[in-house]
Amino acid sequence: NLSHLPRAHRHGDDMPYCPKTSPLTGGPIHVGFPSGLSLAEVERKNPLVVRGGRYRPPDCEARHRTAIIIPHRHREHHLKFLLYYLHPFLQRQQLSYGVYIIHQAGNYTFNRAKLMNVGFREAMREEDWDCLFFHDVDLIPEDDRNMYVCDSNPKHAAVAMDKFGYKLPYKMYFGGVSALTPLHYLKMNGFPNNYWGWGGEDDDIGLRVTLAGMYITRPSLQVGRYKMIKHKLDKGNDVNPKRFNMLTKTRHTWKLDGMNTAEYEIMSRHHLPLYTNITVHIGTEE
Ligand code: UD2
Ligand code: MN
Repeated sequence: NLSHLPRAHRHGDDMPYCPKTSPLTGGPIHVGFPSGLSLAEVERKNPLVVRGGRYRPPDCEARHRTAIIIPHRHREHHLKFLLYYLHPFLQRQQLSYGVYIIHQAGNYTFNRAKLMNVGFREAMREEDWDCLFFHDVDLIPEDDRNMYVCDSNPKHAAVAMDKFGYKLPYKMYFGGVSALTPLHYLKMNGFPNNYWGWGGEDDDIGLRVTLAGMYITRPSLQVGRYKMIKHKLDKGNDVNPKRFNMLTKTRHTWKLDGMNTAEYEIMSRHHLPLYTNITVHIGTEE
């Protein structure tokens, strides 16, 4: 009998499942960027988030276990705002979740998609997540009904961003934020490892979905809304001039390059108060 323990300590035995629709979510979120915000403040505002950026609803057993995978380098000011909005947002959705920052070591050209492969493997090593959200660091969700759970097919969540006038820029667009189950991810052999620099990798990932016999699902334009924190192209992430040529070959290469060939070296893994930081050497273009 565990009734002498506070409810939060009784996970796993007698807690009821959370309701199918969370009573805590609202609709549109007003996203502003308060000046002087610190990570300490974000920590203070999220007392139930534990080491590594993990959370479970205190009073019910979550129906979903979602890992957020964020590729990162030199965007600490964006990360702070993302965490400020994302933690309360995920808690209102009554999810069991964890936040992973995949930090590319060194100054060599950035590789967003390969960092996602690292995030997938390293997050799954820690816990049996049933959904992974692959998430740009600079995109803030603007509607509580944009549920961070997976569908029966890969889901593209960032359908309406301010930078594209809150419309989908083109039909096959798959950038920004997407959600896949581990099975989806493995079925499409993860993401490509060979897109260095800006662009193309999101279209390659979109193509992989179809090539693997799946299709893209999306929330509505009202719900899949995001604000992108304004920025310029980063140093070390020049536009990849090979991207169009590479995309003509995806249907021949997707099985040969991806999760099955991702090689990297983990430098460190820190379970910080608001996220798990994994710093990784992913090598260079050969
Ligand atoms: C678009 C897509 C993005 C990706 C990219 C092309 C949107 C909203 N997003 O983003 O998903 O397909 O084009 O590669 O349209 N990052 C760092 N440090 C760097 C460089 C990149 O942390 O030095 C990370 C960060 O999470 C960032 C993401 O990579 O949000 C994408 O890079 P971006 O924001 O510079 O590219 P953007 O906004 O054109
Ligand atoms: Mn961006």
